[in-house]
Amino acid sequence: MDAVERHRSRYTPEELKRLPPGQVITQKWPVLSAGPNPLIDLAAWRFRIFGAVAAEWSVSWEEFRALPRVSIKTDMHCVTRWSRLGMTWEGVSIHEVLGRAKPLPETRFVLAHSYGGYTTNLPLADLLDDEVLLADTADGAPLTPDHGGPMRLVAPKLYAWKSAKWCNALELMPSDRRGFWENYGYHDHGDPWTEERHSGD
Ligand SMILES: Nc1nc2c(c(=O)[nH]1)N[C@H]1C(S)=C(S)[C@@H](COP(=O)(O)O)O[C@H]1N2
Ligand SMILES: [Mo]
Repeated sequence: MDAVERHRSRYTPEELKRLPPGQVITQKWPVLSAGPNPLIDLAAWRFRIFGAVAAEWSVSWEEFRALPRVSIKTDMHCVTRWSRLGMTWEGVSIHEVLGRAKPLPETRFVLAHSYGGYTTNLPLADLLDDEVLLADTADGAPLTPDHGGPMRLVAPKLYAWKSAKWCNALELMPSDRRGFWENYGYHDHGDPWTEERHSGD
């Protein structure tokens, strides 16, 4: 048995069906950050939606916490080849917030911005997936600073670099603009099932 076969033999067919090509299941939750954790003061924290909108919208931490909440059980796939299955995220559905900014009809793409300066781009259609949320809780506990606390974007159907930690804004755009890793050669879209790992693939 080679290493891949040995790894796969530890998991059920149901679990393996959820594992995209070229990925390995991890039990622990790795931390992947391009820089240090930004210092975030909850009293000054804001999240806003701006750009191609009719009514720029923003919330304080208190207002964010008072929004209607959802819980989603899903898998996380990092382009560095680990996948973590069956994570539970809680927070606010993207559908709950996006309409409040009255997106202009020409909106096609979204750039997520984070405290610390990280950015990542997604097509609006992918952001509007039912599993996408603004999460402040993971596996039943408040999101830790290492994992993007107090709040991060979770877009689980794309590679996890699209799930911006410490998210503080969504910029709606009529045309595409690449984010941090996308500018360093990661794929513009990032679908793990078709291994959209690098641009030019
Ligand atoms: N703001 C910010 N968000 C980020 C990153 C980052 O460096 N900064 N890394 C991305 C990458 S590459 C991955 S795999 C996931 C990792 O999330 P985790 O550290 O909670 O596992 O966060 C993504 N979101
Ligand atoms: Mo990643």
